[in-house]
Amino acid sequence: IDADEKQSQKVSENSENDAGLTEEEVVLSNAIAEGPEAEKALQRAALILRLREGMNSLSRVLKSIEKYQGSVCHLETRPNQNDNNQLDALIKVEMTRVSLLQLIRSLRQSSSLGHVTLIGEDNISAKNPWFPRHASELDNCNHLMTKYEPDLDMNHPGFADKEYRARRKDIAEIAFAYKYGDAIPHIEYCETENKTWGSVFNTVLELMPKHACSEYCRVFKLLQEEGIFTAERIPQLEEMSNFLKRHTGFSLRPAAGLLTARDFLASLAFRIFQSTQYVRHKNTPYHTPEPDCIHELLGHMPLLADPSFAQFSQEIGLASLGASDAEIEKLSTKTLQQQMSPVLNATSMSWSSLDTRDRVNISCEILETGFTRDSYTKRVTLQVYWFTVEFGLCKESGVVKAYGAGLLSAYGELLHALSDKPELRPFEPAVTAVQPYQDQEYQPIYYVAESFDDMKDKFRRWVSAMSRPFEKNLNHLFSN
Ligand code: HBI
Ligand code: NLE
Ligand code: FE
Repeated sequence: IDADEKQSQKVSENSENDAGLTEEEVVLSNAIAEGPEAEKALQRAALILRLREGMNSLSRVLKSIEKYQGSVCHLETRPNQNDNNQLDALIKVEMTRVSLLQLIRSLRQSSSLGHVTLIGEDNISAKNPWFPRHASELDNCNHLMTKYEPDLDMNHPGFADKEYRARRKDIAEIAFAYKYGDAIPHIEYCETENKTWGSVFNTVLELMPKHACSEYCRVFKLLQEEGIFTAERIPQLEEMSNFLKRHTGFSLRPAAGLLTARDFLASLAFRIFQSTQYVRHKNTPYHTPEPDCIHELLGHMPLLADPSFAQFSQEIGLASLGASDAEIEKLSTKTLQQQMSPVLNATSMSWSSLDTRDRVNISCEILETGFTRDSYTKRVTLQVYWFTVEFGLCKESGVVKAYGAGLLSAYGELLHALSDKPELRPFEPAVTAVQPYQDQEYQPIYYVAESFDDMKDKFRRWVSAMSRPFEKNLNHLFSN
C-alpha cells in the first residue's frame, strides 16, 4: 500500500509536460474524453467511521462494502476515547467511483446500517475526478457536512430539544430518499413552524425597503402577488420550484442539511438548487447556524428568480465542476472535509504509523468536530460564494444594500451588517477568495460591490483565470 501511495502522489504532482499542461490536467481531459469507461476505473478511498455498536456495526459495514463490489485494503479499529463501547474505524477501500458514491450514500443514511456514522472521507481523486454530467447524477451529490447539526453541536439552538431533533431528522430522511425526477414531497408544517416563518417573514418585510437590493424587492413582491410568500404559511418547495422554473429555469430538490460545497455548487451548474426543508428552532428566528428552509426560501429564492443572478449562480456552479479542492475552497467556503484534509491525509497513511501525540490530536480533531467547534471555526477559510451569494452587499445610488441570502434570512445579522459594527471593504474576488473569517458568528467583514453588475463582471474575469483545459467541452454536457 505504501509503495502504491507514493506512486500516486507522484502522479498528482503538477509536473508540466510538453503541451504545457500539468499531468493532472491531462488526466482530467482524458477522463472527459473517456466518458463512461473512466467510471469503471478503480480508485482508493479512506473512510473514517464511528461504530456505535462496536464490532456488530463493523460486520455490517464490511458486508455493505462487499455488496458494492469494493475491496478492503486496510482496516484499523480502536475504542472511542469517550465511550469504550463504541469503536472508531479507519477503512481503506478500493472500488469504482460510482460504487464508492453509493456506499458513502448508504453510510450517510444511518438508518440503513444502524448506528454507524461516517466521520470523514477522502475520496476526491485529482487523477480521476468525478463530477455529475447530468442532473440525474445529483442523486450522488448529497454529502452532508457534520457541522452545525443539532445532534452533534452543543451550540445549535435545537441541541437540547429532543422533539425538535426528531422532527428535523424525519424531514431530512425525506431528502435522502429523494431521487431525480420524483415530485418534491409536500411537508405538512405545524403551527409552531409556520409561526417561526411568519415572524422572520414579517421582520424581513419591514426591513426590506431600507436594506434589501432592488432585484430582491422586485421578486419578493411578485412572490407575494402570486400568494407564495405570505406570513401565514411556509411555502412548499414544489410551488417555489415551479415559480423559479418559469422565471429562470432553476428548480429545487430537497437536501438533508448543509451539503459539502462541492456537491452544493455542482448542482448550481444544472440550475438546480438543493434546498433544506426543515425549519430553524423557534427560539432563534433571527439567526441559525445551519441552512434551513427559511434561509433557502426567504434568502435565496428571490434572487434565483432574477435572470442575471441566476446566470451568475450557474457560472459559479460550472466553475466548480472538476475544479481542484483548492479552487473549490476559493469558490465557496472551505468545507469541514477540506479543512480536515491534512488530517485525513495523515490518517490515510495509517494511524499506527503516526507518533502517539499526533494520534491523540487527530482523533480529537476528527471525532470531536461536532463538539469542539472552536477547533475549526477559527481556521482560515477562503471563499467567493460566501462573500457574494451568502453575505454580499452592494451599492445602490450610493446606499449600501444587502443581496446575500444569509443576511436576508437572518435579520439579526442583517441589522449587524448594516450597522457601524462590521468593517466594509470593496469587493474584489481575488481578495475575498483568500479572506480569513469565522463562520459561526456574524461576519466581522463584508464586501461591498460597486453594483450588482460590477460584482458579476469581476467574478467572471476571476473565474476565467482558473485553469481547466476541458472547459470547452463542458457545453455539450449541458445541451439537453
Ligand atoms: N447546503 N443545503 C445547503 N444549503 C446551502 O445554502 C448551502 C449548502 N452547502 C454549502 C453552502 N450553502 C455554501 O455556503 C457554500 O459552502 C457553497
Ligand atoms: N445564518 C443563516 C440564517 O440564519 O438564515 C443560515 C446559514 C446560511 C449559510
Ligand atoms: Fe445559503
